Amino acid sequence: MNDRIDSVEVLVSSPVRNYVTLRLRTADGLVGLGDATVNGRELAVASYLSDHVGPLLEGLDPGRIEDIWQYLYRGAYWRRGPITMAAIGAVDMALWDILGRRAGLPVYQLLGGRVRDHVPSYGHAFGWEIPQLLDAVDIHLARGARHIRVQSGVPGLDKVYGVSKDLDYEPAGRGARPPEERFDPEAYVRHAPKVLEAVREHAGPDVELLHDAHHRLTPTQAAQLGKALEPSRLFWLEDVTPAEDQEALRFVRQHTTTPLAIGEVFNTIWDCQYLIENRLIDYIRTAVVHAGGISHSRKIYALAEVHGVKAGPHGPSDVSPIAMAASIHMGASVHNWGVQEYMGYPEKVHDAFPHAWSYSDGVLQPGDAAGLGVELDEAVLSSEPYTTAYLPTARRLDGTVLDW
Ligand code: GCO
Ligand code: MG
Repeated sequence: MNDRIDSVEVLVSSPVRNYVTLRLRTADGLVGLGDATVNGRELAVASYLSDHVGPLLEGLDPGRIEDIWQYLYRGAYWRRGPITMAAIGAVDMALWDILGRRAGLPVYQLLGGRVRDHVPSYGHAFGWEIPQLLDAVDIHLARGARHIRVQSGVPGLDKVYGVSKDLDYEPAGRGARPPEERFDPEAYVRHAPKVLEAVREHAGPDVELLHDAHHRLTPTQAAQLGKALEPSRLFWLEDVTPAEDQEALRFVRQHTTTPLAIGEVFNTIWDCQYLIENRLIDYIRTAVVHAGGISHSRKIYALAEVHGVKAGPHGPSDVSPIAMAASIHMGASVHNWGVQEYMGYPEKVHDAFPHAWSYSDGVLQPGDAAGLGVELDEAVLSSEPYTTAYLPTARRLDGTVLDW
């Protein structure tokens, strides 16, 4: 049969950042692309795909997207977790891409068509000191942004994740070991409300402000922070407590009306179920790549829709432009969409993954190319060798390891 999957390739590449890309081909020459990047664990997911998943795909009908998802998920004894789910996510994206290319339609059309004119997005503004942060906010506002994530330094600390002292913000440092940082959650909780207050004062009432606490607070600190931020009227406060302790968010929720977002490290609908069904969050942050692809993400969003929770997917530059495409196609077609994180990419990444989707004036558009609308420029993709790169490990001032 000439429409079967007949080649499975896994490309580990490093155009400025490390990416893992899955390329499926059918016997009649259609290509489907998927992103399988797990920041700092790239080779694990590459092996999972090439050693364990690829051989199963050859000869299958790429049109059986749901069945292939179930086969890779339920059909294997060991399941869940970021590596498995990113691998399944990449396969799923590639299959939707093939279906779109075969139909000559963009994926958002296959998902039911547009429900909005554009996909709202937010970018990152950071500054070590408040004046630098306000300048960064102005750059976003001048670009037309309506949603901005704001992060700043903390007095007494040398480094704070997500805040660079120069303008070159690179989240993962190359090397055999993660770099280390010291962080003081108490000092951070004391300082952050002043920062958000200054930004709100500067930017005026209309712009939506977001802030990320990176799972580093106790429930009590998180509740105190949420309360202290109420006058700054945040769009969301992200990842206040470690995501495993979901009951902690009930405590936080009981003490503050600041909207809560979590889930960038969740991998399945079962990770999200308790928080969504108990309405403990306002936004679910699963990324299409880390939560099993388009097919599974749609189920998460459908569960969220029933419970008044909106999608606010993770979209840093370690989510490749292929997964970004898949997320934008969902953003165009999913009703309960809040906002897409769009950190942006170095120019070389745009060149390595030429794409039909576009960003301007603070919003994203999926474009009208068939499938996901992303291609590969292999010369750019392979122009830098892969080397390990890790996000920093944080320790408290007394040296104990802190949550990510
Ligand atoms: C975000 C994230 C990032 C992550 C990074 C991990 O909200 O964008 O928290 O800052 O740390 O994407 O790979
Ligand atoms: Mg985050």
